Amino acid sequence: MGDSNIEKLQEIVDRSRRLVFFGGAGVSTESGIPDFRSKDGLYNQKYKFPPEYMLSHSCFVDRTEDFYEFYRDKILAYEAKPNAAHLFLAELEKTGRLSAVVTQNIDGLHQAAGSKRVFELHGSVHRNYCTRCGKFFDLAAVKAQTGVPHCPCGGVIKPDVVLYGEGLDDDTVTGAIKAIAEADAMIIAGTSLTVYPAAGLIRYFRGRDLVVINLGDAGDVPGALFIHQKVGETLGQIKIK
Ligand code: CNA
Repeated sequence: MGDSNIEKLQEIVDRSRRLVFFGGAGVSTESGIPDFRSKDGLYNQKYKFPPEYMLSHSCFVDRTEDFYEFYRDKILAYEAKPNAAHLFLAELEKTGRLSAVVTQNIDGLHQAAGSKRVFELHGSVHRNYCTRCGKFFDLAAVKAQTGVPHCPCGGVIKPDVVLYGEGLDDDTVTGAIKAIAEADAMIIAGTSLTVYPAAGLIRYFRGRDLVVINLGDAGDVPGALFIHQKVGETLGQIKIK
């Protein structure tokens, strides 16, 4: 990246008072979690069924064992730690100038870095609940079992993750829209902007400064400063003043 892009991003961060970060799977690839659509991503590996089906509500209901085999193997397998992007955002929030992180990720790495105001559009692997009695379980409880995890009541435990074919949580969407609509700057990073309705939320932005950080293609975002670099490496160079 030319230094000029870093300088422009630094200026945007410096003058912003209500910055919103809108992220996707590319925010966690530098933590070792593969995304879906990069060349090494999940969609370019071969499975019995396409990933959209393996992570669908139908698969969870009709083929619960297959669902959990894939989910344990491909979603829960990583002992990931926050990277420079997660840490930068947590530090910026402490200054009061980052109003929210809106993420499509389900890995909990923003909270692990210390971020407090995180709208998880697609839920989190860290929350799980019994489909029979509603009791909640953390990730450790799911990992402690093999195959399909069960509640002591006998019910099947389901991750509180939005599977394909399921709707997003209303309060989470409303909170994310409000934060985006009130933001004076927004950084969109590590997302292909292809998964709806999540990707559609960026249209609520009315602020001044829009930045896209993506290694590959992120569609057409009119008026954005486009930084074609790794998000962790990029945000790791930005100073919090
Ligand atoms: P995606 O469609 O896989 O797109 C990822 C994007 O990030 C691509 O455009 C890449 O070019 C880009 N990218 C990859 N690495 C970097 C990097 N280091 N720096 C900058 N850009 C990078 O993922 P989306 O988030 O757009 O799609 C939404 C899905 C993916 C959501 O439903 C997520 O739940 C799901 N997902 C989440 C995780 C996670 O929680 N970490 C992992 C894999 C998939």
